[in-house]
Amino acid sequence: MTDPDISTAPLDVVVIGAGVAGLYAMYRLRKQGLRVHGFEAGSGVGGTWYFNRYPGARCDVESFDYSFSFSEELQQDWDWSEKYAAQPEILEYLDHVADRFDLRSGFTFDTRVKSAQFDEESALWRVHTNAGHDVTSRFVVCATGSLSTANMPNIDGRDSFAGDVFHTGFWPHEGVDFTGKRVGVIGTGSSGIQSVPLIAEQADHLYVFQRSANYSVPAGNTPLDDARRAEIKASYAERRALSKRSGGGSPFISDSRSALEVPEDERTAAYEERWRLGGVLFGKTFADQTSNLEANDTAREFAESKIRSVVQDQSIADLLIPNDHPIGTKRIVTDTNYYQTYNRDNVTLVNLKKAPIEAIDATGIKTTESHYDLDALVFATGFDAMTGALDRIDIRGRGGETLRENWHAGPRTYLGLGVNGFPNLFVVTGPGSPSVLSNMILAAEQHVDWIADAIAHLDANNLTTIEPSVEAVDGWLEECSRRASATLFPSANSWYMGANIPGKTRIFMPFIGGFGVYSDICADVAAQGYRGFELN
Ligand code: N01
Repeated sequence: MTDPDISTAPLDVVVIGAGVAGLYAMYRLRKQGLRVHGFEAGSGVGGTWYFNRYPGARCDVESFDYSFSFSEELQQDWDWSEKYAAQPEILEYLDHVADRFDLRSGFTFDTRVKSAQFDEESALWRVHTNAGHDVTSRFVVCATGSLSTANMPNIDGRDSFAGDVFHTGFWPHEGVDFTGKRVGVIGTGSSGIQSVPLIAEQADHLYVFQRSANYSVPAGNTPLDDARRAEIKASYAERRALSKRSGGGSPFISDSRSALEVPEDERTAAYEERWRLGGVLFGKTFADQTSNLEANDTAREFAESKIRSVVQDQSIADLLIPNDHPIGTKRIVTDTNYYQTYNRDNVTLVNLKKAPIEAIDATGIKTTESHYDLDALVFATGFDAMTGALDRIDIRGRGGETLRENWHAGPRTYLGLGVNGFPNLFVVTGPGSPSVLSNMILAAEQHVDWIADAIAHLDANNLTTIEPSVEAVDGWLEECSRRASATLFPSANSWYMGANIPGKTRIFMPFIGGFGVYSDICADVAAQGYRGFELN
């Protein structure tokens, strides 16, 4: 089966995924005159924002920053309604982008790429889909997302539950009405913490099954009015410039002083101000918060006092305060009324540390202490992050080596962009790049621009393949590991470490040196004739 526009082989580029990275790849690579086609598992564009439709789903990066920067007209025309946009608005925006730049026509939807094999003789990739497509292409761009493969924990009896079962990452498009229902939510990461307050408002009773507590900071979300929008739009250029130089891809700079050298009242005032401004940036108030445990303690103690001040029952507050990781070493959640929810009569926090889940049965969840009768069960249990989506595609490079084999001891990339043994295969915002530690839209733009320039370089010089050397990959892994070891991040059992998936190799996957630093390294590599890559 062949779509009309992909009948003439080979294509220049196959793009896998129509989320933010895939959309921009389609735009940028087409603009370069390349023949591009994309495949997307969903029925529409948007990736994360297409699938994650659970109640309360909202971005934790401010709307003006979590948006494409490649078109001045687009960023001037689009009006965000809130400081932190909710999922429907972000999806509306991405639909608008797809229509405005005619990107939808480049994708085949409802189609999953099953395999991609590199043919050494022709130096072409052969890509198969579950809908029977068999296409050849010079390059493959994996815009498969870092948090796109749902983790459904293998709990005894999981499939025997007779009520409705949901995963936050694959929420029904028509929404779910929990009115009058006894609902169980398993998981208290961002997805659980964002959805719990809204499910609690509907449900007859909500049981929140918490294994590990997480730190959460109120979003401080506000509507944006015309005056505020005009003010931000007038200074968009500076805002973007600052974001692109920053650590996390938004216009924010930590106080460079140690949290410990600042007088206590000044430090508390700084935390207070960041808490008021809301969200994940609280974790970066002072630059050494995530590298010095003592400095971290000052932020942790502040956050804990905030939790205690909201939760009426201090024995519940005790459970809601994490005790297993420094604040910020797992992604801080950005919530709306999360802690307040535990003051409601119809909400019960179930402590799985004390009494773990034994099994799920037809009527609910059985822990080692009790049975909870439920009508609906929500898995807010996260994702096989950063490697999960690629792991599920049978990708074979030189000599038929699979990407799974290549990555069996943890993902091995150079700059997060290329893999030794897999020529002309590019990964967007993958392991080894700042990726999930940065603003994913700006990160995707930076990666795709780099990839497009690399292809242009090959074409201009009559070259066929680009592939990182094994030395470059080893060196980059060492660099990533050295930078991670200088922080507190590896001490947390986070999905950054692969720790949430049983059996997954533990390695800190993202590059933690900051978005601006990383962008400079990528630019430098290109300027030096793609240092570390073999071009043939
Ligand atoms: O997933 P998570 P998430 N039994 O892995 C629990 C981004 N995001 O979807 O920690 C019982 O963080 C698990 O417990 P534990 C954001 O980057 C952003 O919430 O393993 N519990 C944990 O509590 C975020 O970090 C937004 O002990 C089990 C939870 O499930 C990332 O996505 C919104 C279990 C999973 O938490 C992932 O967030 C949403 C089991 N067998 C997501 N297995 C924004 O705000 C797992 N858990 C933009």
